[in-house]
Amino acid sequence: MNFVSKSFLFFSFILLTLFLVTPVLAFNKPVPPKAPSAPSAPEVPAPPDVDGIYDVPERPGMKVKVFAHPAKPKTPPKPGSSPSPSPSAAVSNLLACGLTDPDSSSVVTKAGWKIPAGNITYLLNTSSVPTSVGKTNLPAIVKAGFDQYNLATGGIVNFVKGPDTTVSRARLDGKNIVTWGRASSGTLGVTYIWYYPSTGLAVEIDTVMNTRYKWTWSNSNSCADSTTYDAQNIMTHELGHWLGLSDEYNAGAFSNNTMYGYGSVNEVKKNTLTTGDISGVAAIYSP
Ligand SMILES: [Ca+2]
Ligand SMILES: [Zn+2]
Repeated sequence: MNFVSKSFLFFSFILLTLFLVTPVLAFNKPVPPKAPSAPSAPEVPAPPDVDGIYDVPERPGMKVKVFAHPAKPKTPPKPGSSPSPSPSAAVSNLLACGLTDPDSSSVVTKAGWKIPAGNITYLLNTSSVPTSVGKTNLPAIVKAGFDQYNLATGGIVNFVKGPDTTVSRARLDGKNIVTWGRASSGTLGVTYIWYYPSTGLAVEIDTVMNTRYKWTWSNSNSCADSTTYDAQNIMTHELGHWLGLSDEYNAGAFSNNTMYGYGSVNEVKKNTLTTGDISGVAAIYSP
């Protein structure tokens, strides 16, 4: 056996020994104590985007209410009629004007929380906004919505726009966000309110507008696109949940209220609050 063969055998023996012994060593190796947890709070799993009230893991006493919003049900198409356009179809611009905005005195129900008096900072994910709405329009759309509620609370709550965010999912993360993002196919938008039922105070609120639907912004209270959902129309409704208003599904009493639970294309009447929406907010924030 020459030197090379001897060396080969020797190293093969060493490698084989290491291979056989290493797992045993690894198994017997004492496990180092876990490093103390990072200073940032662990991420709380997201609640489902399904209407309901849920417990919040690791937050005893806290609940999260989820409002999911169906589009207004349509009568089923007659046999042989053409199918409705797919969500991926190009956004058309069929502006219909002369839309009416009837008042309603039906008072919207309290949901069970209010925003503490003072400043509340909201973060906008402008980069998430569909191009058919325009990302530079989001601050104006959200401000127009909050302005409606400022009047109704008498200025007890002050909504302050913070820096933009890139967060596009609802999470208990210390940020109140407004974003477009993924949501179930049955809902136009979803608003999440983390709150303590014992104090009746909201802790954090997120709104996610569903990217599955087609959106535009008419920037008008009397004109709307006939084939898409108006961003301000639905946003103003969602922001009503921030203030503590419920959804109302009784069409006979509430179909003209901002807090009517269904949204439609060709609709901007939710942009402005009815007497009954204002009374609902006033009841929550009256001293
Ligand atoms: Ca959040
Ligand atoms: Zn709602």
